[in-house]
Formats: sequence, C-alpha cells, structure tokens
Amino acid sequence: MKSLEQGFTIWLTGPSGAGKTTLAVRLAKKLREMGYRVEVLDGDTIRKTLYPNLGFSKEAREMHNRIVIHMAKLLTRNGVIAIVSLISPYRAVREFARKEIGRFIEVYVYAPLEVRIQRDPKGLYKKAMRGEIKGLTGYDGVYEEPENPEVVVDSSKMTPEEEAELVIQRARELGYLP
Ligand code: PPS
Ligand code: MG
Repeated sequence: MKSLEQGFTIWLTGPSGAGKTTLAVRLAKKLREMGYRVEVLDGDTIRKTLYPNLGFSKEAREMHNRIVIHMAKLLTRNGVIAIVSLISPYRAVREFARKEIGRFIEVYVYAPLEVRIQRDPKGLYKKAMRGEIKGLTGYDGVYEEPENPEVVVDSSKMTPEEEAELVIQRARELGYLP
C-alpha cells in the first residue's frame, strides 16, 4: 500500500445519468491498483443509507452536500483519496467544498440530454417526462454548470477508462500524485 502524506478529493459533479457513478467506480479501481487508499462517497448511496426520505429540495440537497463535504475533508486530511460522485447542483456549495477541502479536483461529468434520456438506467427521465416526478436534475431541475472545473469529460464521446486516465493525469499535473 502506497501512502500519501495528504490525500485529495476528486469531486464528480453533473446531472442524473451523466456517468458520475461509473467514472467513480473506474477511478477507484485504477487508483487502488496503483496502491492508494481510496474511498468512494456516492450521493445516491449515502442518501439510501443515511436518510432515504430526505428528498430533493434546495435545502435538503445543500444539507446533504455539506455532510459529504465534511466526510471528504476528513478522508483527504488522512491520506485517503476521496472520490465524490454527487450531483451537487449548486455552484456556491461546490465552491464551499473547494475551500473547505483544499486539495480538490472538480470534474464536470457531462452528457447531452438526449443521451441521458436514452440511458435512463433508473427510469427517472421517463417518470419526469410523464410528470410523475418534479425537479429531476438535468431535466426540469436546476443544475448550475461549473465555470472553471479542473477537468471536463463528455461521457457520450469518451470511455470511462479514457475519462479516468484524464483525471489521473490532472492529479499528477496538480502535484497530488507523483
Ligand atoms: S444532490 O442533488 O447532490 O443532492 O444529488 P445526489 O445526492 O447525488 O443524488 C442523486 C440521485 O438521486 C436520485 N434522484 C434524483 N436526482 C436528481 N433529482 C431528482 N429529482 C431525483 N430523484 C431521485 C438519482 O438516482 C440520482 O442519482 P444519479 O446517479 O445522479 O442519477
Ligand atoms: Mg449515480
């Protein structure tokens, strides 16, 4: 096991169905194979485990995002690479994350709407189109696009492997990885 004096956080933001979880899993696998300690903090999973009835109001999302920021901060300062896959739709909250965590790579995980609708692994876009759910991020819910992310990936044009390589390359450029 290689130990890093300080970890860092890879923050994957983007609308539902853009490919955040897929990239998180691929990155975790690669970084573990390289010998690093890695933890994945996936918004969807944390919600189901800790507060399944929280919902998706602005207040709920902000509170939940702040809890995840705190978790990532603790891991980062203890030499772990924290991979966060979280819609985190609000720019101000992501800027707060950047400030709190310090060693931070913001990755905008993008895919065009038609691709997300076609994938729709959980049937959420179908439900939103039928009016059965309201405020789906990336459909009729707010998503404030990152203005200066360290990395942008378009999952309709790149493979998860290519995306992961790009993120790891950026981590090296920033001096977070040797
Ligand atoms: S957030 O906005 O940061 O609190 O979102 P997050 O914790 O990442 O949770 C997103 C997952 O919740 C499911 N889901 C919804 N997402 C967005 N909007 C609405 N209305 C919604 N309802 C349910 C969905 O499975 C999201 O997972 P991903 O992986 O992003 O598709
Ligand atoms: Mg997901």
